[in-house]
Amino acid sequence: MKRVALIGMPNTGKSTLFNRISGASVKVGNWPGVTVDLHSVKTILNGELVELIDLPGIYDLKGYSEDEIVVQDFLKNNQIDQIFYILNSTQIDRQIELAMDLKKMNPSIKIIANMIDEAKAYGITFDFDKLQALLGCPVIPISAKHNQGLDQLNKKISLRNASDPSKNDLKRIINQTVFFPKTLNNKTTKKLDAIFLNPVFGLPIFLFVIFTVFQFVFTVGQPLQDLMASFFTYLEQTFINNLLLNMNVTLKSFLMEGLYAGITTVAAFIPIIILFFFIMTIIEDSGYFSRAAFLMDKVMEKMGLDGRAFVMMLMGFGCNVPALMGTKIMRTKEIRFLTMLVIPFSLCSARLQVFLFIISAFFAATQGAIVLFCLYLLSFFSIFITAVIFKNKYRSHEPLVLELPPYRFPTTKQILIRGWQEVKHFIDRASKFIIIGVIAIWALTHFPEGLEVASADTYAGQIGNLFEPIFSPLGIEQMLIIALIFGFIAKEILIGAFAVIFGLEGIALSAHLGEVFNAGQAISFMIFTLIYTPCLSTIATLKNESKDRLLTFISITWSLMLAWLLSFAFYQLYLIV
Ligand SMILES: Nc1nc2c(ncn2[C@@H]2O[C@H](COP(=O)(O)OP(=O)(O)OP(=O)(O)O)[C@@H](O)[C@H]2O)c(=O)[nH]1
Ligand SMILES: [Mg+2]
Repeated sequence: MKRVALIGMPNTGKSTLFNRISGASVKVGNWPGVTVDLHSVKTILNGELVELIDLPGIYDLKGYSEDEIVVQDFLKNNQIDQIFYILNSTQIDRQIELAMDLKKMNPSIKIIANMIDEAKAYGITFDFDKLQALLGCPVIPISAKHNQGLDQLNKKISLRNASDPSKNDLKRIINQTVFFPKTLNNKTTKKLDAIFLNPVFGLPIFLFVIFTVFQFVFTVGQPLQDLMASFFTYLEQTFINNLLLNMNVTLKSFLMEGLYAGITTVAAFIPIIILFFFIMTIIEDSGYFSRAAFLMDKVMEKMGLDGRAFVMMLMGFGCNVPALMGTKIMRTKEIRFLTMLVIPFSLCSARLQVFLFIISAFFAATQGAIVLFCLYLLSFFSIFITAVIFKNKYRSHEPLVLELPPYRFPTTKQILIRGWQEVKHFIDRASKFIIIGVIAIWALTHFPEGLEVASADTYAGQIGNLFEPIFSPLGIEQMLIIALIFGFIAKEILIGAFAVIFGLEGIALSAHLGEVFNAGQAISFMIFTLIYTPCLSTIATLKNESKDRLLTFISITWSLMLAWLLSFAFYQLYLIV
Protein backbone atom coordinates (compact mmCIF):
# COMPACT_ATOMS: atom_id res chain seq x y z
CA MET A 1 0.00 0.00 0.00
CA LYS A 2 1.30 3.47 -0.83
CA ARG A 3 2.13 5.75 2.03
CA VAL A 4 1.26 9.46 1.90
CA ALA A 5 2.62 11.71 4.67
CA LEU A 6 1.33 15.17 5.61
CA ILE A 7 4.28 17.29 6.64
CA GLY A 8 4.60 20.99 7.33
CA MET A 9 5.21 23.68 9.88
CA PRO A 10 3.00 23.83 12.99
CA ASN A 11 -0.52 25.24 12.71
CA THR A 12 -0.69 25.06 8.91
CA GLY A 13 -3.80 22.86 8.72
CA LYS A 14 -2.30 19.37 8.32
CA SER A 15 -4.79 17.76 10.67
CA THR A 16 -7.68 19.66 9.10
CA LEU A 17 -6.68 18.29 5.71
CA PHE A 18 -6.15 14.82 7.18
CA ASN A 19 -9.69 14.86 8.55
CA ARG A 20 -11.06 16.20 5.27
CA ILE A 21 -9.47 13.52 3.13
CA SER A 22 -10.07 10.55 5.40
CA GLY A 23 -13.18 11.46 7.37
CA ALA A 24 -11.19 10.97 10.58
CA SER A 25 -11.56 13.39 13.47
CA VAL A 26 -8.14 14.05 14.95
CA LYS A 27 -7.86 17.17 17.02
CA VAL A 28 -7.52 20.55 15.33
CA GLY A 29 -6.76 23.81 17.10
CA ASN A 30 -5.47 27.26 16.38
CA TRP A 31 -2.07 27.19 18.05
CA PRO A 32 1.22 25.53 17.11
CA GLY A 33 1.68 22.05 18.55
CA VAL A 34 -1.80 20.55 18.60
CA THR A 35 -0.67 17.27 17.04
CA VAL A 36 2.22 15.72 18.97
CA ASP A 37 2.17 12.15 17.73
CA LEU A 38 1.56 10.49 14.41
CA HIS A 39 -1.90 9.42 13.32
CA SER A 40 -2.36 7.07 10.45
CA VAL A 41 -5.46 5.98 8.59
CA LYS A 42 -6.25 3.98 5.47
CA THR A 43 -8.20 5.93 2.90
CA ILE A 44 -8.92 6.18 -0.81
CA LEU A 45 -6.89 8.77 -2.66
CA ASN A 46 -6.92 9.09 -6.42
CA GLY A 47 -8.91 5.85 -6.64
CA GLU A 48 -6.28 3.95 -4.72
CA LEU A 49 -6.16 2.66 -1.15
CA VAL A 50 -3.34 4.50 0.65
CA GLU A 51 -2.06 4.92 4.15
CA LEU A 52 -2.36 8.60 5.07
CA ILE A 53 -0.27 9.92 7.95
CA ASP A 54 -0.74 13.10 9.95
CA LEU A 55 2.37 14.28 11.77
CA PRO A 56 3.30 16.97 14.29
CA GLY A 57 4.42 20.28 12.82
CA ILE A 58 8.16 20.94 12.40
CA TYR A 59 10.13 24.12 11.82
CA ASP A 60 13.12 22.38 10.24
CA LEU A 61 14.65 18.93 9.98
CA LYS A 62 16.90 19.22 13.02
CA GLY A 63 14.52 20.21 15.85
CA TYR A 64 15.03 18.48 19.16
CA SER A 65 11.69 18.58 20.94
CA GLU A 66 10.02 15.18 21.19
CA ASP A 67 7.27 15.89 18.70
CA GLU A 68 9.83 16.95 16.10
CA ILE A 69 11.83 13.80 16.79
CA VAL A 70 8.67 11.80 16.03
CA VAL A 71 8.76 13.31 12.53
CA GLN A 72 12.49 12.79 12.04
CA ASP A 73 12.24 9.15 13.09
CA PHE A 74 9.29 8.68 10.82
CA LEU A 75 11.15 10.13 7.84
CA LYS A 76 14.22 8.05 8.58
CA ASN A 77 12.53 4.70 9.12
CA ASN A 78 9.72 4.65 6.61
CA GLN A 79 9.39 4.40 2.90
CA ILE A 80 7.21 7.35 1.86
CA ASP A 81 5.65 7.33 -1.59
CA GLN A 82 4.30 10.83 -1.51
CA ILE A 83 4.84 13.84 0.71
CA PHE A 84 2.05 16.39 0.94
CA TYR A 85 3.90 19.46 2.15
CA ILE A 86 1.24 21.70 3.71
CA LEU A 87 2.02 25.37 4.08
CA ASN A 88 0.16 28.44 5.19
CA SER A 89 -0.20 30.47 1.99
CA THR A 90 0.02 33.74 3.88
CA GLN A 91 3.52 32.75 5.04
CA ILE A 92 4.69 31.02 1.88
CA ASP A 93 7.86 33.13 1.81
CA ARG A 94 8.92 31.70 5.20
CA GLN A 95 7.68 28.17 4.74
CA ILE A 96 8.87 27.25 1.27
CA GLU A 97 12.47 26.53 2.19
CA LEU A 98 11.55 23.50 4.30
CA ALA A 99 9.66 22.14 1.28
CA MET A 100 12.82 22.30 -0.78
CA ASP A 101 14.82 20.57 1.96
CA LEU A 102 12.27 17.77 2.00
CA LYS A 103 12.27 17.61 -1.79
CA LYS A 104 15.98 16.86 -1.72
CA MET A 105 15.28 13.90 0.56
CA ASN A 106 12.25 12.72 -1.33
CA PRO A 107 11.42 14.13 -4.78
CA SER A 108 7.83 12.90 -4.81
CA ILE A 109 6.44 15.93 -3.07
CA LYS A 110 3.36 18.02 -3.70
CA ILE A 111 3.23 21.47 -2.17
CA ILE A 112 -0.20 22.23 -0.81
CA ALA A 113 -0.79 25.92 -0.37
CA ASN A 114 -3.43 25.81 2.34
CA MET A 115 -5.49 28.65 3.82
CA ILE A 116 -5.86 30.20 0.41
CA ASP A 117 -9.07 31.77 1.70
CA GLU A 118 -7.09 33.76 4.25
CA ALA A 119 -4.44 34.72 1.72
CA LYS A 120 -7.17 36.09 -0.55
CA ALA A 121 -8.75 38.02 2.30
CA TYR A 122 -5.33 39.54 3.12
CA GLY A 123 -4.97 40.67 -0.48
CA ILE A 124 -2.11 38.30 -1.43
CA THR A 125 -2.08 37.04 -5.04
CA PHE A 126 -0.15 34.16 -6.62
CA ASP A 127 1.01 32.94 -10.01
CA PHE A 128 0.81 29.24 -9.22
CA ASP A 129 1.60 27.99 -12.76
CA LYS A 130 4.83 29.86 -12.80
CA LEU A 131 5.61 28.91 -9.21
CA GLN A 132 5.28 25.20 -9.79
CA ALA A 133 7.28 25.37 -12.97
CA LEU A 134 10.11 27.18 -11.21
CA LEU A 135 10.05 24.95 -8.12
CA GLY A 136 9.78 21.78 -10.13
CA CYS A 137 6.92 20.25 -8.20
CA PRO A 138 3.15 20.64 -8.12
CA VAL A 139 1.79 23.51 -6.06
CA ILE A 140 -1.91 23.17 -5.26
CA PRO A 141 -3.87 25.99 -3.62
CA ILE A 142 -6.56 24.75 -1.26
CA SER A 143 -8.60 25.64 1.76
CA ALA A 144 -8.83 22.54 3.90
CA LYS A 145 -11.17 24.21 6.32
CA HIS A 146 -13.65 25.38 3.68
CA ASN A 147 -13.22 22.39 1.38
CA GLN A 148 -11.87 24.31 -1.62
CA GLY A 149 -9.50 22.87 -4.22
CA LEU A 150 -9.33 19.41 -2.72
CA ASP A 151 -10.33 17.65 -5.93
CA GLN A 152 -7.07 18.94 -7.41
CA LEU A 153 -5.15 16.89 -4.86
CA ASN A 154 -6.36 13.72 -6.47
CA LYS A 155 -5.46 14.68 -9.99
CA LYS A 156 -2.02 13.85 -11.25
CA ILE A 157 -0.18 16.96 -12.32
CA SER A 158 2.33 16.75 -15.11
CA LEU A 159 5.63 18.31 -14.32
CA ARG A 160 8.18 20.14 -16.22
CA ASN A 161 11.50 18.94 -14.97
CA ALA A 162 13.14 21.83 -13.27
CA SER A 163 16.32 21.56 -11.30
CA ASP A 164 16.24 22.22 -7.55
CA PRO A 165 16.47 25.95 -6.98
CA SER A 166 19.26 26.99 -4.65
CA LYS A 167 18.32 28.88 -1.48
CA ASN A 168 19.28 32.26 -2.96
CA ASP A 169 17.12 31.65 -5.94
CA LEU A 170 14.22 30.72 -3.86
CA LYS A 171 13.66 34.29 -2.76
CA ARG A 172 13.57 35.46 -6.35
CA ILE A 173 11.09 32.78 -7.28
CA ILE A 174 8.75 33.88 -4.51
CA ASN A 175 9.17 37.53 -5.50
CA GLN A 176 8.22 36.66 -9.07
CA THR A 177 5.17 34.58 -8.21
CA VAL A 178 3.68 35.76 -4.94
CA PHE A 179 2.47 39.32 -4.58
CA PHE A 180 2.00 40.68 -1.08
CA PRO A 181 0.06 43.96 -0.75
CA LYS A 182 1.90 46.87 0.90
CA THR A 183 0.00 46.28 4.12
CA LEU A 184 -1.70 42.99 4.81
CA ASN A 185 -5.44 43.28 5.07
CA ASN A 186 -5.63 41.71 8.54
CA LYS A 187 -7.27 44.57 10.41
CA THR A 188 -9.53 42.40 12.53
CA THR A 189 -6.65 40.52 14.10
CA LYS A 190 -4.81 43.77 14.77
CA LYS A 191 -7.84 45.41 16.33
CA LEU A 192 -8.61 42.45 18.54
CA ASP A 193 -4.98 42.17 19.60
CA ALA A 194 -4.99 45.81 20.66
CA ILE A 195 -7.68 44.82 23.15
CA PHE A 196 -6.67 41.34 24.23
CA LEU A 197 -2.94 42.01 24.44
CA ASN A 198 -3.31 45.35 26.15
CA PRO A 199 -0.58 45.54 28.81
CA VAL A 200 -2.97 46.83 31.46
CA PHE A 201 -6.33 45.30 30.57
CA GLY A 202 -5.12 42.06 28.96
CA LEU A 203 -4.97 40.00 32.13
CA PRO A 204 -8.22 41.23 33.68
CA ILE A 205 -9.89 40.55 30.33
CA PHE A 206 -8.47 37.05 30.38
CA LEU A 207 -9.89 36.38 33.84
CA PHE A 208 -13.18 37.87 32.75
CA VAL A 209 -13.27 35.57 29.72
CA ILE A 210 -12.75 32.53 31.92
CA PHE A 211 -15.33 33.72 34.40
CA THR A 212 -17.90 34.29 31.67
CA VAL A 213 -17.29 30.89 30.15
CA PHE A 214 -17.88 29.08 33.41
CA GLN A 215 -20.76 31.27 34.40
CA PHE A 216 -22.28 30.32 31.06
CA VAL A 217 -21.66 26.61 31.51
CA PHE A 218 -23.11 26.89 34.98
CA THR A 219 -26.28 28.84 34.23
CA VAL A 220 -27.11 27.05 30.99
CA GLY A 221 -25.79 23.61 31.90
CA GLN A 222 -27.34 23.25 35.33
CA PRO A 223 -30.99 23.33 34.21
CA LEU A 224 -30.17 20.92 31.38
CA GLN A 225 -28.62 18.53 33.86
CA ASP A 226 -31.66 18.80 36.16
CA LEU A 227 -33.86 18.05 33.18
CA MET A 228 -31.92 14.90 32.35
CA ALA A 229 -31.97 13.83 36.00
CA SER A 230 -35.76 14.31 36.21
CA PHE A 231 -36.13 12.31 33.06
CA PHE A 232 -34.24 9.36 34.56
CA THR A 233 -36.30 9.53 37.75
CA TYR A 234 -39.50 9.65 35.71
CA LEU A 235 -38.38 6.62 33.74
CA GLU A 236 -37.72 4.75 36.94
CA GLN A 237 -41.02 5.59 38.59
CA THR A 238 -43.35 5.06 35.67
CA PHE A 239 -41.69 2.22 33.90
CA ILE A 240 -38.75 0.38 35.41
CA ASN A 241 -40.19 -0.11 38.90
CA ASN A 242 -43.18 -1.95 37.44
CA LEU A 243 -40.88 -4.20 35.52
CA LEU A 244 -38.95 -5.23 38.60
CA LEU A 245 -41.92 -5.74 40.91
CA ASN A 246 -41.31 -9.38 41.69
CA MET A 247 -37.56 -9.34 41.71
CA ASN A 248 -35.34 -10.57 44.56
CA VAL A 249 -34.73 -7.65 46.95
CA THR A 250 -30.93 -7.73 46.91
CA LEU A 251 -30.77 -8.02 43.16
CA LYS A 252 -33.24 -5.19 42.78
CA SER A 253 -31.23 -3.04 45.19
CA PHE A 254 -28.11 -3.80 43.18
CA LEU A 255 -29.76 -2.89 39.89
CA MET A 256 -31.60 0.22 41.03
CA GLU A 257 -29.70 1.72 43.96
CA GLY A 258 -26.39 0.55 42.56
CA LEU A 259 -26.21 0.53 38.79
CA TYR A 260 -29.19 2.67 37.80
CA ALA A 261 -28.71 5.39 40.39
CA GLY A 262 -24.94 5.53 39.81
CA ILE A 263 -24.99 5.54 36.06
CA THR A 264 -27.91 7.87 35.49
CA THR A 265 -26.58 10.41 37.96
CA VAL A 266 -23.34 10.53 35.99
CA ALA A 267 -25.09 10.34 32.62
CA ALA A 268 -27.13 13.43 33.49
CA PHE A 269 -23.93 15.35 32.84
CA ILE A 270 -23.83 14.65 29.12
CA PRO A 271 -25.48 17.97 28.15
CA ILE A 272 -22.95 19.88 30.25
CA ILE A 273 -20.07 18.02 28.66
CA ILE A 274 -21.31 18.84 25.19
CA LEU A 275 -21.84 22.47 26.13
CA PHE A 276 -18.43 22.74 27.80
CA PHE A 277 -16.56 21.32 24.83
CA PHE A 278 -18.51 23.42 22.33
CA ILE A 279 -17.08 26.42 24.11
CA MET A 280 -13.63 24.89 24.46
CA THR A 281 -13.58 24.27 20.69
CA ILE A 282 -14.43 27.88 19.96
CA ILE A 283 -11.75 29.16 22.32
CA GLU A 284 -9.13 26.71 21.08
CA ASP A 285 -9.82 27.61 17.50
CA SER A 286 -10.07 31.34 18.11
CA GLY A 287 -6.32 31.73 18.61
CA TYR A 288 -6.91 33.15 22.07
CA PHE A 289 -4.76 30.47 23.73
CA SER A 290 -1.64 31.90 22.12
CA ARG A 291 -2.60 35.37 23.34
CA ALA A 292 -3.08 34.02 26.85
CA ALA A 293 0.35 32.40 26.59
CA PHE A 294 1.83 35.71 25.50
CA LEU A 295 0.17 37.58 28.37
CA MET A 296 1.18 35.05 30.98
CA ASP A 297 4.70 34.40 29.76
CA LYS A 298 6.31 36.91 32.15
CA VAL A 299 4.34 35.58 35.12
CA MET A 300 5.09 32.00 34.17
CA GLU A 301 8.77 32.77 33.84
CA LYS A 302 8.89 33.70 37.52
CA MET A 303 7.56 30.23 38.23
CA GLY A 304 10.20 28.53 36.10
CA LEU A 305 7.67 27.90 33.35
CA ASP A 306 6.74 29.71 30.16
CA GLY A 307 3.77 30.72 28.01
CA ARG A 308 3.58 27.33 26.33
CA ALA A 309 3.21 25.65 29.71
CA PHE A 310 0.28 27.98 30.24
CA VAL A 311 -1.39 26.78 27.05
CA MET A 312 -1.02 23.20 28.28
CA MET A 313 -2.65 24.16 31.56
CA LEU A 314 -5.58 25.71 29.73
CA MET A 315 -5.85 22.57 27.65
CA GLY A 316 -5.91 20.69 30.94
CA PHE A 317 -9.21 22.42 31.73
CA GLY A 318 -10.68 20.04 29.17
CA CYS A 319 -8.76 16.93 30.15
CA ASN A 320 -5.34 16.51 31.78
CA VAL A 321 -4.37 13.55 29.62
CA PRO A 322 -3.95 15.28 26.23
CA ALA A 323 -2.42 18.25 28.03
CA LEU A 324 0.29 15.99 29.44
CA MET A 325 0.91 14.56 25.99
CA GLY A 326 1.05 18.09 24.61
CA THR A 327 4.19 18.76 26.64
CA LYS A 328 6.07 16.90 23.90
CA ILE A 329 6.51 20.24 22.15
CA MET A 330 8.77 21.51 24.93
CA ARG A 331 12.41 21.56 24.12
CA THR A 332 14.05 20.81 27.44
CA LYS A 333 13.32 17.92 29.74
CA GLU A 334 13.34 20.14 32.82
CA ILE A 335 10.62 22.52 31.74
CA ARG A 336 8.66 19.60 30.38
CA PHE A 337 8.79 17.81 33.73
CA LEU A 338 7.87 20.91 35.67
CA THR A 339 4.91 21.44 33.35
CA MET A 340 3.87 17.82 33.84
CA LEU A 341 3.97 18.33 37.55
CA VAL A 342 1.57 21.28 37.44
CA ILE A 343 -0.90 20.06 34.80
CA PRO A 344 -2.80 17.67 37.12
CA PHE A 345 -3.92 20.71 39.12
CA SER A 346 -5.84 22.05 36.11
CA LEU A 347 -9.52 21.75 36.92
CA CYS A 348 -10.61 19.29 34.23
CA SER A 349 -14.13 18.68 32.95
CA ALA A 350 -14.56 15.55 35.09
CA ARG A 351 -13.90 17.53 38.25
CA LEU A 352 -16.14 20.28 36.91
CA GLN A 353 -19.01 17.78 36.93
CA VAL A 354 -18.40 16.90 40.57
CA PHE A 355 -18.30 20.56 41.53
CA LEU A 356 -21.41 21.48 39.59
CA PHE A 357 -23.21 18.69 41.35
CA ILE A 358 -22.09 19.61 44.85
CA ILE A 359 -22.45 23.34 44.31
CA SER A 360 -26.04 22.94 43.12
CA ALA A 361 -26.81 21.09 46.35
CA PHE A 362 -25.45 23.84 48.60
CA PHE A 363 -25.56 27.19 46.85
CA ALA A 364 -27.93 29.43 44.93
CA ALA A 365 -27.07 30.20 41.31
CA THR A 366 -25.09 33.46 41.64
CA GLN A 367 -23.29 32.31 44.75
CA GLY A 368 -22.59 29.00 43.02
CA ALA A 369 -20.88 30.64 40.06
CA ILE A 370 -18.60 32.52 42.43
CA VAL A 371 -17.71 29.36 44.33
CA LEU A 372 -16.89 27.68 41.04
CA PHE A 373 -14.76 30.62 39.94
CA CYS A 374 -12.89 30.46 43.25
CA LEU A 375 -12.17 26.81 42.60
CA TYR A 376 -10.62 27.79 39.27
CA LEU A 377 -8.52 30.38 41.07
CA LEU A 378 -7.47 27.71 43.54
CA SER A 379 -6.50 25.51 40.61
CA PHE A 380 -4.18 28.33 39.41
CA PHE A 381 -2.90 28.84 42.90
CA SER A 382 -1.96 25.17 43.30
CA ILE A 383 -0.14 25.33 39.99
CA PHE A 384 1.64 28.44 41.14
CA ILE A 385 2.94 27.09 44.43
CA THR A 386 3.86 23.72 42.96
CA ALA A 387 5.94 25.40 40.28
CA VAL A 388 7.60 27.72 42.76
CA ILE A 389 8.49 24.85 45.07
CA PHE A 390 9.85 22.56 42.38
CA LYS A 391 11.37 25.05 39.95
CA ASN A 392 14.85 24.63 41.34
CA LYS A 393 14.70 20.89 40.92
CA TYR A 394 13.59 21.24 37.31
CA ARG A 395 15.40 24.39 36.25
CA SER A 396 15.76 25.42 32.63
CA HIS A 397 16.51 28.48 30.54
CA GLU A 398 15.00 28.34 27.17
CA PRO A 399 13.75 31.40 25.39
CA LEU A 400 10.19 31.19 24.14
CA VAL A 401 9.39 31.95 20.54
CA LEU A 402 5.69 32.50 20.28
CA GLU A 403 3.78 32.77 17.08
CA LEU A 404 0.44 34.53 17.25
CA PRO A 405 -1.94 33.06 14.67
CA PRO A 406 -4.79 35.16 13.29
CA TYR A 407 -8.15 34.94 15.06
CA ARG A 408 -10.34 32.24 13.58
CA PHE A 409 -13.72 30.73 14.22
CA PRO A 410 -14.38 27.01 13.91
CA THR A 411 -16.87 25.72 11.38
CA THR A 412 -20.12 24.26 12.74
CA LYS A 413 -18.90 20.86 11.64
CA GLN A 414 -15.69 21.23 13.68
CA ILE A 415 -17.73 22.16 16.75
CA LEU A 416 -20.16 19.29 16.33
CA ILE A 417 -17.43 16.73 15.75
CA ARG A 418 -15.61 17.83 18.87
CA GLY A 419 -18.77 17.68 20.98
CA TRP A 420 -19.48 14.19 19.70
CA GLN A 421 -15.88 13.07 20.32
CA GLU A 422 -16.11 14.15 23.93
CA VAL A 423 -19.41 12.38 24.47
CA LYS A 424 -17.83 9.24 23.03
CA HIS A 425 -14.85 9.66 25.33
CA PHE A 426 -17.21 10.15 28.27
CA ILE A 427 -19.23 7.03 27.47
CA ASP A 428 -16.01 5.11 27.02
CA ARG A 429 -14.79 6.13 30.47
CA ALA A 430 -18.24 5.59 31.93
CA SER A 431 -18.43 2.05 30.66
CA LYS A 432 -14.96 1.23 31.96
CA PHE A 433 -14.47 3.02 35.25
CA ILE A 434 -17.81 4.20 36.44
CA ILE A 435 -19.67 0.92 36.22
CA ILE A 436 -16.89 -0.94 38.01
CA GLY A 437 -16.62 1.77 40.64
CA VAL A 438 -20.34 1.90 41.20
CA ILE A 439 -20.60 -1.87 41.57
CA ALA A 440 -17.70 -1.97 44.02
CA ILE A 441 -19.16 0.80 46.13
CA TRP A 442 -22.57 -0.82 46.14
CA ALA A 443 -21.02 -4.06 47.40
CA LEU A 444 -18.95 -2.30 50.06
CA THR A 445 -21.91 -0.32 51.39
CA HIS A 446 -24.39 -3.25 51.34
CA PHE A 447 -22.30 -6.00 52.91
CA PRO A 448 -21.96 -7.82 55.29
CA GLU A 449 -25.65 -8.55 54.85
CA GLY A 450 -28.27 -7.56 57.38
CA LEU A 451 -26.74 -4.21 58.31
CA GLU A 452 -28.20 -0.82 57.60
CA VAL A 453 -26.98 0.34 54.17
CA ALA A 454 -23.81 2.44 54.36
CA SER A 455 -23.68 2.23 58.14
CA ALA A 456 -20.50 2.11 60.21
CA ASP A 457 -20.16 -1.67 60.26
CA THR A 458 -20.40 -2.26 56.54
CA TYR A 459 -17.13 -2.81 54.70
CA ALA A 460 -17.26 0.74 53.43
CA GLY A 461 -17.80 1.97 56.99
CA GLN A 462 -14.84 -0.04 58.22
CA ILE A 463 -12.54 1.34 55.54
CA GLY A 464 -13.87 4.80 56.32
CA ASN A 465 -13.09 4.29 60.00
CA LEU A 466 -9.55 3.36 59.20
CA PHE A 467 -8.94 6.67 57.42
CA GLU A 468 -11.14 8.74 59.68
CA PRO A 469 -8.27 10.22 61.76
CA ILE A 470 -6.74 11.64 58.56
CA PHE A 471 -9.96 13.06 57.16
CA SER A 472 -11.97 14.23 60.14
CA PRO A 473 -9.88 17.44 60.60
CA LEU A 474 -11.00 18.26 57.03
CA GLY A 475 -14.68 17.74 57.83
CA ILE A 476 -14.81 14.79 55.45
CA GLU A 477 -16.88 11.96 56.89
CA GLN A 478 -16.73 8.19 56.68
CA MET A 479 -18.77 7.50 53.57
CA LEU A 480 -17.27 10.39 51.64
CA ILE A 481 -13.85 8.88 52.31
CA ILE A 482 -14.94 5.81 50.37
CA ALA A 483 -16.08 8.07 47.55
CA LEU A 484 -12.69 9.79 47.55
CA ILE A 485 -10.83 6.49 47.46
CA PHE A 486 -12.73 5.50 44.35
CA GLY A 487 -12.42 8.97 42.94
CA PHE A 488 -8.75 8.16 42.62
CA ILE A 489 -9.67 5.96 39.66
CA ALA A 490 -11.82 8.58 37.93
CA LYS A 491 -13.61 11.64 39.23
CA GLU A 492 -16.87 10.72 37.56
CA ILE A 493 -17.13 7.84 40.03
CA LEU A 494 -17.50 10.34 42.87
CA ILE A 495 -20.99 11.42 41.86
CA GLY A 496 -22.00 7.85 41.10
CA ALA A 497 -20.68 6.96 44.54
CA PHE A 498 -22.91 9.55 46.26
CA ALA A 499 -25.90 8.10 44.49
CA VAL A 500 -25.07 4.59 45.63
CA ILE A 501 -24.15 5.54 49.18
CA PHE A 502 -27.34 7.46 49.80
CA GLY A 503 -29.52 5.28 47.60
CA LEU A 504 -30.85 8.38 45.88
CA GLU A 505 -30.40 9.97 42.52
CA GLY A 506 -30.74 13.31 40.75
CA ILE A 507 -32.49 16.14 42.53
CA ALA A 508 -33.46 14.04 45.58
CA LEU A 509 -29.80 13.24 46.05
CA SER A 510 -28.62 16.83 45.97
CA ALA A 511 -31.42 17.83 48.35
CA HIS A 512 -30.31 15.10 50.75
CA LEU A 513 -26.65 16.15 50.55
CA GLY A 514 -27.68 19.68 51.43
CA GLU A 515 -29.29 18.35 54.62
CA VAL A 516 -26.59 16.05 55.93
CA PHE A 517 -23.53 18.22 55.28
CA ASN A 518 -22.83 21.89 55.84
CA ALA A 519 -21.36 24.28 53.28
CA GLY A 520 -17.94 24.18 54.96
CA GLN A 521 -17.74 20.43 54.60
CA ALA A 522 -18.87 20.65 51.02
CA ILE A 523 -16.19 23.19 50.12
CA SER A 524 -13.50 21.30 51.98
CA PHE A 525 -14.48 18.15 50.09
CA MET A 526 -14.30 20.04 46.78
CA ILE A 527 -10.88 21.47 47.62
CA PHE A 528 -9.58 18.00 48.33
CA THR A 529 -11.18 16.64 45.16
CA LEU A 530 -9.69 19.43 43.08
CA ILE A 531 -6.14 18.92 44.24
CA TYR A 532 -5.52 15.24 44.92
CA THR A 533 -4.63 13.02 41.96
CA PRO A 534 -7.06 13.60 39.06
CA CYS A 535 -7.43 10.02 37.84
CA LEU A 536 -5.59 6.83 37.02
CA SER A 537 -5.32 7.72 33.32
CA THR A 538 -3.52 10.92 34.23
CA ILE A 539 -1.01 9.07 36.39
CA ALA A 540 -0.47 6.45 33.70
CA THR A 541 0.06 9.13 31.06
CA LEU A 542 2.43 11.06 33.27
CA LYS A 543 4.48 7.93 33.83
CA ASN A 544 4.48 6.90 30.15
CA GLU A 545 5.32 10.35 28.86
CA SER A 546 8.03 11.15 31.38
CA LYS A 547 9.40 7.63 31.78
CA ASP A 548 10.47 8.89 35.17
CA ARG A 549 9.39 7.11 38.34
CA LEU A 550 10.55 9.83 40.66
CA LEU A 551 8.44 12.42 38.88
CA THR A 552 5.39 10.15 39.06
CA PHE A 553 5.99 9.56 42.74
CA ILE A 554 6.45 13.26 43.47
CA SER A 555 3.29 14.07 41.54
CA ILE A 556 1.12 11.66 43.53
CA THR A 557 2.48 12.32 47.01
CA TRP A 558 2.77 16.06 46.61
CA SER A 559 -0.77 16.44 45.36
CA LEU A 560 -2.12 14.36 48.25
CA MET A 561 -0.17 16.46 50.73
CA LEU A 562 -1.23 19.75 49.20
CA ALA A 563 -4.85 18.61 49.04
CA TRP A 564 -4.80 17.73 52.71
CA LEU A 565 -3.08 20.94 53.77
CA LEU A 566 -5.40 23.25 51.86
CA SER A 567 -8.59 21.44 52.89
CA PHE A 568 -7.36 21.44 56.46
CA ALA A 569 -6.55 25.14 56.40
CA PHE A 570 -9.91 25.94 54.87
CA TYR A 571 -12.01 23.78 57.18
CA GLN A 572 -10.31 24.88 60.39
CA LEU A 573 -10.76 28.49 59.34
CA TYR A 574 -14.40 27.78 58.56
CA LEU A 575 -14.89 26.33 62.04
CA ILE A 576 -13.39 29.41 63.64
CA VAL A 577 -15.34 31.95 61.61
N1 LIG B 1 -8.84 29.99 7.28
C1 LIG B 1 -8.41 28.73 7.24
N2 LIG B 1 -8.09 28.13 8.37
C2 LIG B 1 -7.66 26.86 8.31
C3 LIG B 1 -7.54 26.15 7.09
N3 LIG B 1 -7.08 24.91 7.37
C4 LIG B 1 -6.93 24.85 8.70
N4 LIG B 1 -7.30 26.02 9.27
C5 LIG B 1 -7.28 26.37 10.69
O1 LIG B 1 -5.93 26.39 11.10
C6 LIG B 1 -5.79 25.98 12.44
C7 LIG B 1 -4.78 24.87 12.55
O2 LIG B 1 -5.28 23.70 11.96
P1 LIG B 1 -4.67 22.26 12.29
O3 LIG B 1 -5.26 21.33 11.27
O4 LIG B 1 -4.80 21.94 13.71
O5 LIG B 1 -3.14 22.51 11.95
P2 LIG B 1 -1.90 21.50 12.07
O6 LIG B 1 -1.01 21.81 10.94
O7 LIG B 1 -2.40 20.11 12.19
O8 LIG B 1 -1.24 22.02 13.42
P3 LIG B 1 -0.22 21.24 14.39
O9 LIG B 1 -0.80 19.89 14.65
O10 LIG B 1 -0.21 22.10 15.62
O11 LIG B 1 1.09 21.22 13.72
C8 LIG B 1 -7.18 25.60 12.89
O12 LIG B 1 -7.73 26.73 13.52
C9 LIG B 1 -7.91 25.33 11.59
O13 LIG B 1 -9.30 25.51 11.71
C10 LIG B 1 -7.89 26.83 5.88
O14 LIG B 1 -7.82 26.30 4.80
N5 LIG B 1 -8.32 28.12 6.02
MG1 LIG C 1 -2.16 18.77 13.64
